[in-house]
Amino acid sequence: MIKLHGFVLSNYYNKVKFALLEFGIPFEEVLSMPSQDEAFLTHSPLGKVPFIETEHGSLCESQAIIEYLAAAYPEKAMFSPDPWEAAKERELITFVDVHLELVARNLYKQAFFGGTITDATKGRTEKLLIRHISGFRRLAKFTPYLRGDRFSIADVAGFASLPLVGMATQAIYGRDFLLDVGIDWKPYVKAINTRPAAQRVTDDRKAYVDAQRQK
Ligand SMILES: N[C@@H](CCC(=O)N[C@@H](CS)C(=O)NCC(=O)O)C(=O)O
Repeated sequence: MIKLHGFVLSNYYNKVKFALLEFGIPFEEVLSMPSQDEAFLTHSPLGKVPFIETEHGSLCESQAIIEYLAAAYPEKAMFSPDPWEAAKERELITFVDVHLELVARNLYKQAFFGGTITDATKGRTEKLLIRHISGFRRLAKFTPYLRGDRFSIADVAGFASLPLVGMATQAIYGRDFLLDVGIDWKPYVKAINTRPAAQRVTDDRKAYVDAQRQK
């Protein structure tokens, strides 16, 4: 059975976990924190989570994992069977993961972890995010899902990462850059959270946070 390594506060771990649950692919979770230990790097060469262990070996990078799962379990139809639709789903995932989340990640140290980032980082990140979010706004439908009235794999990425973009920009700049362009991500996330797979991801994350607080 597939082993999913990572921890439930990681958005990329939750992206893969949501997909596995949503599409009914059996897996077990293994609590693993990012690490630069030699043994860890043999599974995930940058020391990041998530990675999966399979009968073939280890695989990291959430989107590579999703693509592997989609190819290995064609009957699950993780992407749309229509080639154009499937490409549009991948386009949205790239926007969420690369153009939004990866850029907003520059803010996390100060936004979430009590550290400090430089004014140069704030300025550069602001410019990039404003441009990328405005592009994303043109692409994503939010009626109510990213591709329109049909839930898709793109929403798995959106659910996992859009809240971080909104919260990080709010924390650093005093305004939510997503909300600024009319992307009200809270009802979007709430709508997706009605799905049992998403609810499980949310519940597990909350349980972990509560357990940490009680320590
Ligand atoms: N592009 C990677 C990003 C994974 C990633 O950034 N994971 C974070 C946790 S959310 C991590 O392991 N960070 C530790 C580090 O950067 O050393 C993916 O899609 O899986």
